[in-house]
Amino acid sequence: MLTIYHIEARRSDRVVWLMEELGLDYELIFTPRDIHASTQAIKAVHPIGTAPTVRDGDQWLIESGAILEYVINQYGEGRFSVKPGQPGYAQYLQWIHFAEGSAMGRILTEGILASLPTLDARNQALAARYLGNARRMLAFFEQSLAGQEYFAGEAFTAADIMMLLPARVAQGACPGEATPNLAAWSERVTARPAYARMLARALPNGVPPTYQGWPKEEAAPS
Ligand SMILES: N[C@@H](CCC(=O)N[C@@H](CS)C(=O)NCC(=O)O)C(=O)O
Repeated sequence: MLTIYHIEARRSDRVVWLMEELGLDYELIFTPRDIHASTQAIKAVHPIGTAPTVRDGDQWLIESGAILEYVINQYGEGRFSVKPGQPGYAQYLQWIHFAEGSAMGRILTEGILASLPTLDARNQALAARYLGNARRMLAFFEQSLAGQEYFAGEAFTAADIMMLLPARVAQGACPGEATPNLAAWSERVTARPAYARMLARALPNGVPPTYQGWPKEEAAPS
C-alpha cells in the first residue's frame, strides 16, 4: 500500500485525489491543522522534505507529476491517462509536465516579486522579466480549454489533477480576469465525487487558517 506524506492544501492533494479516483487504498500521514508538524514528519523521512512525498515499499517518490504517472501505470491500469497513439496523448503529456515544469515556478516567482515592498532600479529591470507571467499562463490555460472539456481533450485525466493548482494560483494572481472556460472546467473537475472524497480525507477541517492563498502570507505554496 502507498504511504502518502501530506500537508493540508498543498500539492499532496493531487496524489490523494488520484488515489480516490482510482479507488485504491493508501495510508495518509499528516497532522491536521498543523502544517509545521506535517512538514517535520516529511523531513524526518526524506532529505527533500516536500509534499507530496510517497513511499511504495522501498521506493520513494517526491515529484507530484511523476507520482501520478507512477500510480497510474503501476496500479491504475492506465486509467486517467492517455496512451501513445490515442488522440490527446501529446496534450496529456505536455500538461502533466507543464504544470510544475513551467507554470508554477513562473507564477510563484511573480507573486514573490510583486509582494516585495521596494526594488532598486537594477532589481526592477530583473523583476520586469518575470512580471506578467501569471496573466500569460492564465491566458494560455483559458485558450487551451476553448472547445474542449478537459486539458487533454474530452476526458478527465491526471493532467486535470495537475493543472488545478496552477489554474487557481494564476487566477488568484489576476483577480477580475474573465476566464469562462477555466471557470467551467474548474467547476466540472471539482464536482467529481473523488474530489469530494479527497477533501474529506486530506482536508478534514477545511482549508487551514494559515493558508489564505497567494501571494500575501508566508504559508503560501512554495
Ligand atoms: N514540484 C514539486 C513541488 C513540491 C513542493 O514544493 N511542495 C511544497 C508544498 S505544495 C512544499 O513542500 N514546500 C515546502 C518546501 O519547499 O520546503 C511537486 O510538484 O511535487
